[in-house]
Amino acid sequence: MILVPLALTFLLVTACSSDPAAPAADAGTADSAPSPDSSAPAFELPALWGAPVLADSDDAPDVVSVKLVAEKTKWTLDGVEYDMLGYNGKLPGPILQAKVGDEIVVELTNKLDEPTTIHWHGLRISDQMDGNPRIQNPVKPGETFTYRFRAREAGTYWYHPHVNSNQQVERGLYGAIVIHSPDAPRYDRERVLLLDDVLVDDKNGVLPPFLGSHPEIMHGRWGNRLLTNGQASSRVTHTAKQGNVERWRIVNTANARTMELEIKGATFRVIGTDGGPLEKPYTTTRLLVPVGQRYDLEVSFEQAGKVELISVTQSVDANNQLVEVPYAVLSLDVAAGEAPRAVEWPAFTPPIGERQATRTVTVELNGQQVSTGVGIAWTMNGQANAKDPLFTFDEGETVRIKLINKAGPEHPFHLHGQFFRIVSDGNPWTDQPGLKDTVLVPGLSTVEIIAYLDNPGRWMAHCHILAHAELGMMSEMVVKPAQK
Ligand SMILES: [Cu+2]
Repeated sequence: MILVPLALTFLLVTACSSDPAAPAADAGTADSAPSPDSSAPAFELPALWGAPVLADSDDAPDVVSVKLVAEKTKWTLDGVEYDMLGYNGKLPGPILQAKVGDEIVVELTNKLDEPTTIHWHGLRISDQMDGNPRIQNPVKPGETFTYRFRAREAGTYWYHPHVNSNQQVERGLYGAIVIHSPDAPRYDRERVLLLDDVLVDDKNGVLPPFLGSHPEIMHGRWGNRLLTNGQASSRVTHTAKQGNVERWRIVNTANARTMELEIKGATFRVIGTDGGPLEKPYTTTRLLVPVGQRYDLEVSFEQAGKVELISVTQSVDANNQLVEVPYAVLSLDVAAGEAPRAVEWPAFTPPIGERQATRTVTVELNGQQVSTGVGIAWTMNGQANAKDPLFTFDEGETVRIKLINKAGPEHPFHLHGQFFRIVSDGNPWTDQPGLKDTVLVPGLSTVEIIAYLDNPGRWMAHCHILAHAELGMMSEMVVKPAQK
């Protein structure tokens, strides 16, 4: 049985009170999602905690049809109001959920003052529907575009624009995608946690200018407030119950900040990653989550009391020493109950098994001084915003991609439309099992991945530090369709 979370009620009240004119389509949560009727399959989507779920307007059991409006919205943080952007007026946008195999139809209406697209981060779909502004004409203000694709793989994904993304994402255009597997065990609660940070000038109630500082140009835009599902992370305490076992779907939606997560007062194991459920869940004390990546955690509340999900971040102390500072990104009061049950995790077969690479290519990540713009360009194999594809592969090819970071700042490399595995070299940033679409390449280091190029098309390959992508660390790789 799924308990109706009080905390969710609180979130909804908060969200609704700030925007009484929110479209009715967003008013539902999974708790009030359509219950299966006689024509629907037996599989009922689990309730999701964290944000409202987009209401499916299509009666067909295997079609999810939703509407997203990108628009300006007012948003309040610590009593200060900011001009932000939201999908359906919300920051973050509502959760898009479906089950494996569903056809998803999203009608996007652009009510911004500038063009936009939506990228469905992690989903292996057609390149025509991927939000690549070089393929799809960006949706102009006042226009509507319908995205149509199939959810091939279970997992936790997210959506965001791919036009002027360092600004549009920072201002609030992002939301979670949850593709459910009918084979997954039922948990006492499924929480979606979109972890973010935002840079605010709270004295003036504005966001400081974009690319307006040397640190932002070098390291991307780091916020001065941490956000969980669009709220100041440490301000709210939610509730849970001893003995319960929950599934937490974590997405790092920040523009640049790598999160390092720990949990206090409970235990977790990693059950899923970018490419969906893991064959073999594993335990770890600290989880490194670069921007763009996702992790599914199974959290057991063994004792009553306070539980905190901590993001450890670096800071400089009074003696100019680098120190770690812990911030709570989720706080829970766990009420007394029973001993946790053991959840049996079924044997998931990954959508792509391990394969040997048949060739190796190299991508050099670097920066250079230029005489235009902000004075720095970020490059891939020496090119900023490369016009021609970096590589052309054949559909079905398995390629070892060597990512060589020649400069100091780190780069979370994201390849659209494909999955890969990270080759472990014993470092925490490569010891990340499972299928991935994003990998952290720390400064002055090399990371290797084995990419399974099974999805034909033109695919963006870029740094997910959005300031770096904006300043040139953006390219394409082509996967030629196999002759049939
Ligand atoms: Cu980068």
